[in-house]
Amino acid sequence: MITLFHRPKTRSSRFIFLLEELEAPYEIKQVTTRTADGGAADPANPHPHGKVPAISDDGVIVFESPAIALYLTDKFTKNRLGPLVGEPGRGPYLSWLCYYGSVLEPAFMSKFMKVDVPRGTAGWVPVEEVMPAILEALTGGPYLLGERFSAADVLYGTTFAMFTQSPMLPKSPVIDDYVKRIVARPAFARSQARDSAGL
Ligand SMILES: N[C@@H](CCC(=O)N[C@@H](CS)C(=O)NCC(=O)O)C(=O)O
Repeated sequence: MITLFHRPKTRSSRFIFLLEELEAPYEIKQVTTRTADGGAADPANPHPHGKVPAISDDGVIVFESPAIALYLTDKFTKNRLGPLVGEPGRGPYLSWLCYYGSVLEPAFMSKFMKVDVPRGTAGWVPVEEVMPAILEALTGGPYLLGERFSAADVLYGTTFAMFTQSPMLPKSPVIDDYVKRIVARPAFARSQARDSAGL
């Protein structure tokens, strides 16, 4: 049984979506986290920095969104949410998962903080370089891996859905259609209902 350490309407919400897609057995353990208005980390949360998401798989702890996505799709294979070792698409799958944590998020955060990315030294590139790379992948779409929807789309699609009104995200019909496809998934609706209910 998977336990998802979760705080509603945060980066852990997308893992309710993924667990629903996978039809995996799971329970949600709500925890507190640090927040701008004085929230505190929860001692019950196994994440080393008290962040969400983290999961426990009968005591095996996994943290960091790309690692959790990979762990879950390798373990719950019925709905083919991630290419397995030896399957076509495994390389791009790993690449887009890692790119999410190592490049996309730092690029968005640098832009938000108005910090210039020290090109050639930082491990990521400015968002103005990131988005064309993603757009190119999606243009061959409809998903990051082409025809195959994967947990990588859960990460990117939910992130772009959050930023649709933000100047951070370039206006593009490719992104708009991608977000529409992701949020139209029944598992997304189920996850939203569970997230709002706090269950
Ligand atoms: N790199 C982490 C980021 C997780 C993260 O920052 N989560 C936020 C909620 S959206 C959090 O827990 N913040 C509370 C804190 O930093 O203590 C991941 O992608 O899993």
